Amino acid sequence: MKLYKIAKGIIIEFNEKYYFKSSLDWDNFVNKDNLYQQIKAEIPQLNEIEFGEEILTPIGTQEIWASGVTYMRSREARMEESKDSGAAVFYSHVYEAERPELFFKSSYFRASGPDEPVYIRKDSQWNVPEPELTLFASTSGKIVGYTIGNDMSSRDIEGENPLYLPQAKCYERAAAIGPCLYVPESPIAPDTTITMTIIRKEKEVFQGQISINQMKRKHTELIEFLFREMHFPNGVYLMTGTCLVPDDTFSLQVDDQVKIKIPEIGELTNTVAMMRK
Ligand code: DO4
Ligand code: MG
Repeated sequence: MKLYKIAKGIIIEFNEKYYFKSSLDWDNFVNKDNLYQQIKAEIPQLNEIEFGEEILTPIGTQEIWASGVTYMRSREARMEESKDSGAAVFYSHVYEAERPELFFKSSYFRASGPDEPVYIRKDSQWNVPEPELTLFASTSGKIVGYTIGNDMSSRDIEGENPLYLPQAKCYERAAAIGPCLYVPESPIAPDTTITMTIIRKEKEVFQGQISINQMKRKHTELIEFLFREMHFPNGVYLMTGTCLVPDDTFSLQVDDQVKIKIPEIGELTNTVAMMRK
């Protein structure tokens, strides 16, 4: 089952058919421990429709959080970019530690959705997208859905000093999620793949694919740490970390297109831009 947010309400995709729910209250609609069962039970009362609407960011007022260094590839890339600052050892430690790296990524109003721009910072020379499976957990901490996330990152700013992480990671349109909230009956399969393609002037400049079973940590473990000393009145999104890092000579440019595909969920496409004041 997939939920798409549109201007007039919510479109539910179920068994290759589309149903319209006139609710404008995304927060309330998705924040349920038995989300799949509740929506399935409601479908017989909904009208089937043709789907040709513009898709909005699948978010209400939820916060977007992110996990770091959950894959070996991310650990290696971070250790390399921070070697001159002396901080490389911290990435190695956090990969092994019991406590994961979790950080605040974006408010809903700062995030981008499908086909919207993602920004690179004007004060950074080394910017990359990070394609990440993104969990949606209800207020009680139950994982009830998934989406695709792009954790845009300024590698030179983070590499200079790890205390600059919030500036490397949290700025206008540094987070993109979409195209839908995927709500399966049971947890997403461990062999789920993530593919990222970057297109520049109609040419492919990066292509990579990984499987989420390469991740060091469990989804439930990340959510358990996130919920330890915080509550989320409308649920929360949590990006689960990246395993696809372009080589060190690569940096995004304005007008690059970033395409991230997770077959169960769909494809999230964003074009790179810079913020205008
Ligand atoms: O430690 C910095 C952030 C790591 C991250 O975003 C990732 O591993 O995906
Ligand atoms: Mg990341």
